[in-house]
Amino acid sequence: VEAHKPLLESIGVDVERHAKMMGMGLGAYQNLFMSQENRPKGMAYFDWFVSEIQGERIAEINALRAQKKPAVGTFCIFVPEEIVTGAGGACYGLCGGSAATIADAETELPRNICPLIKSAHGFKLQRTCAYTQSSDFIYGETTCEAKKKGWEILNKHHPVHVMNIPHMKRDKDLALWQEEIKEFKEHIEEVTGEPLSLDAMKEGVRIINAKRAALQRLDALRGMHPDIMPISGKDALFITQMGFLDDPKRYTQKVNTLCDELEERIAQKTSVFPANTPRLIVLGTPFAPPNWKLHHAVETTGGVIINEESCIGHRYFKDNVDIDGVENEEALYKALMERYSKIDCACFTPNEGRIEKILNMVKERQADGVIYYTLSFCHTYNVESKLVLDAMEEAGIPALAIESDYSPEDAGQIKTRVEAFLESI
Ligand code: BJ8
Repeated sequence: VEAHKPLLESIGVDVERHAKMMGMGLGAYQNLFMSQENRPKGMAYFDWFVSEIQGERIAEINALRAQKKPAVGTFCIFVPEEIVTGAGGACYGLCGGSAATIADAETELPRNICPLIKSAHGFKLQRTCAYTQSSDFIYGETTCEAKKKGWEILNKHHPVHVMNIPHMKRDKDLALWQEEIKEFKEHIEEVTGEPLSLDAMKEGVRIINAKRAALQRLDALRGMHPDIMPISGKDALFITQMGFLDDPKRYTQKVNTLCDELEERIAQKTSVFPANTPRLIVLGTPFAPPNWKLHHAVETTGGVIINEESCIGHRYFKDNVDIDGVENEEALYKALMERYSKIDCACFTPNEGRIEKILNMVKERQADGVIYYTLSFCHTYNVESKLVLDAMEEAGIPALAIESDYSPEDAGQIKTRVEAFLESI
């Protein structure tokens, strides 16, 4: 990062505060990740990436911007990254997983809203997220109340466009959705100053489909073999988190290389955890880095997390965009809409498909139980937990519900609850 100080200054980063924040983040990564035993060799790339997460990668993004390519920051997987990628730009998730920015955010936002929104807002006020500082604009969405209103305040500090995501999936809602995707493409053209062709967008789809396919492969390798866990859940979560920041082509290649190694590990029966370790799926709200609290608690208490049914997880990569036979722009927007509307975020009503999917996931992976994880004050996921937990009970699947924020204060309590849960299954 030191080598990139002039660049960070030029994009308005508060370099002193940023350096402190990075020091804390890298220290936590070293303690929680590098101390794990028997990690796959392929993690070396991700260990390198974290060291350059706010350095070399920021330089790459700004090099794209110098060529008038778009840089778009997001907080939600509804933003069609295929279009930005097709335009040769970078579409990435913004910082929003740290408790260290929340006090600043609370000077403008209420205390009793989701920590993700407050953390992200605080990063902008502090100017400590180089990704936010590098973005032409932030693309928000109308998924939850706090985000929807928060954009109006964030827009005072950084340009924000908002995508209108409907909360139902009737034909008229889907038609609106398709229009929103088209409008998104027009915003991208405003940045580049030139028309974005169908072929370029299709290429963007192919690149992102390949990224999702690599993550689907990783998901199967980490979770489908009941006696062999070739990688820890913590490392797999970290890899998924980095997928929101890294260059998609390079990332896909690195994930596939790691998957080759995991296949060898499975063949040689090399497991990070003993065969009888309880295998859990986490359901619920996203884990923005450096939110590693739950995974750390589970994997230092005798369990392993084999999948995140979350937007930084399975919900992000489960579906690809089908562009077979797509020959005009409207058909492409429709294909994108069809893929994006399969996302089963709790902001939809009804959202029954999510429960059916979870039951299948547990069965397919022979999981021993689930943890329903909600960020504090996330009403949609919190309320939906009743329906999901009832379905788990009916199916005889052990379940634990945890609501938490980013503060380290409840880490001990979470560990105790996880311990009791693991003993009970
Ligand atoms: S598609 S889950 S990424 S909205 S910010 S809803 S935690 S109160 S993140 Fe999300 Fe898109 Fe849905 Fe996924 Fe709750 Fe917090 Fe809102 Fe959140």
